[in-house]
Amino acid sequence: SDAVRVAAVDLGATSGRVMAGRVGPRSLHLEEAHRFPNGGVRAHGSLFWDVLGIHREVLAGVKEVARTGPLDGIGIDSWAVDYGLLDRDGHLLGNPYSHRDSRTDGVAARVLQQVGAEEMYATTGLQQLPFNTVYQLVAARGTAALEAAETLLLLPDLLGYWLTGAVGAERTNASTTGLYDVRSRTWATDLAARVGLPWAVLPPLREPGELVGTVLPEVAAQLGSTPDLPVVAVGSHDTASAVVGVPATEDDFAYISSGTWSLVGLELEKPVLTEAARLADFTNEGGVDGTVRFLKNVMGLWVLSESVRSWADERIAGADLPFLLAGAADAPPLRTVVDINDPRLLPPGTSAATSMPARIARLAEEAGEPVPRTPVAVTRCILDSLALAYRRHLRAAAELAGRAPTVVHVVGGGAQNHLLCQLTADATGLPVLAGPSEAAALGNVLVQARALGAALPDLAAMRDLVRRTHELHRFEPRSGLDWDAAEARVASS
Ligand code: ADP
Ligand code: LRH
Repeated sequence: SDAVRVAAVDLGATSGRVMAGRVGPRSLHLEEAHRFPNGGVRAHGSLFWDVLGIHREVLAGVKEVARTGPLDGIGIDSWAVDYGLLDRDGHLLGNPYSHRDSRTDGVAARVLQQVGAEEMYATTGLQQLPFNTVYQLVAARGTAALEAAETLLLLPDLLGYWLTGAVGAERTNASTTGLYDVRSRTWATDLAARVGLPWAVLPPLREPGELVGTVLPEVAAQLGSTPDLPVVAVGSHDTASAVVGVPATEDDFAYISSGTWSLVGLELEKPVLTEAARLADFTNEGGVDGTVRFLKNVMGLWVLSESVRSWADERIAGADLPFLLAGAADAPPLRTVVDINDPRLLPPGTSAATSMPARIARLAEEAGEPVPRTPVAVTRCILDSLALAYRRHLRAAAELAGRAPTVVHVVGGGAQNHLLCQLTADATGLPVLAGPSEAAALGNVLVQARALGAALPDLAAMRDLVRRTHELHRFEPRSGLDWDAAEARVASS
């Protein structure tokens, strides 16, 4: 048959999943083979990823896909910026750190003093996030691990290496490191050298759609697959894959990839590296087929999931997501709004005093806003504050790029949050089209399918196929709430 069946490994910071994707000339079918929880693990004072555990779950998931039908390829995408180091024997040196670990505190400011924020932006085009790979590596300078490192692999590339033995750096994810030159589209080796980093650890770049390699014999045996099974490079940054899976048929669309993080922006042909874009702190990440993801990282549903975690820890009854969202829908709107991108919301809480709800309460108090006292009130505050951030950043993106989006596509797990989707429509004044919630896995499947011969000439063809095979929810903007006033409240705090 002319259908292609692949395993899409899509690793989010909250959950990992392995999907079976089947692409035919006019069909696109996605089925969940395996899902597992993910999250940081605190050990010896640091926050790590359990990367061997993730590898085991990847194998279990792909094995399940292989068991249930033909398997033509594997593609892996994950959250950005985090990496593992290999020693000269090709072994992993220690556990990869989570970008929420505190070792990068204060590092960016020191690096920017040395390099200059203007030059940094001109070269990398990135938003200043404290955990950009360059800052993680500067924090690791002088450590035994970095001194022994031969090769740096971003997490999807590390997992691909364990399947195939091949090393490389897929371009969309490389573009998130702060060590990639967005103009020349090569590693920024001069920049790396200037900040004292061993740039020779950066492996050759590879394109989405390129073959990573075929699975090692030992891996094929573990998977119960054919020995020559290809691993295909996809947009290995999950957000790059999610943007491929945005079912846009409109010319001028904005998107929000809504998961642990909210990635809010536009797809462009060229980076916007103006002084205004730098001051607005917008990122220019690399997309599939040479596109640019011009967007803002917003703290996202992390703030809510971390709150839910702390309420569960405190044994607060009924504070589960469906209850909270139902309650929040009936709660008074725009009662408390906070700056949801306050960097103090980044790390996980470690005590009652640093729990996410406690930090939200502190932000509200500082801003002179009513302090939300119940889980439902905190939830409403988070959702209103997210919608307010989307409004501000989408407007900025449009202005900075000289575009006028007519619709906002919301993809990712957050597309299932209908209250947030409605508030997003209200706040932005634009219709919201929500879904699919597994856009990243779909983008992963589509790029693999094309590499394996499916007739999907361009992103438009891929998006058209998603649009024709997936049901979307439409939310029309409602008037009546004073978003301008709410924005002014946050800005003046
Ligand atoms: P990631 O890929 O970063 O792990 P996801 O795209 O899976 O994140 O999105 C996870 C988020 O989606 C959760 O934190 C939750 O807020 C939201 N979500 C998932 N399912 C639902 C649902 N049924 N209703 C509302 N929100 C949901
Ligand atoms: C979303 C994401 C985002 C990055 C962050 C580290 O999962 O990849 O695009 O900035 O994680």
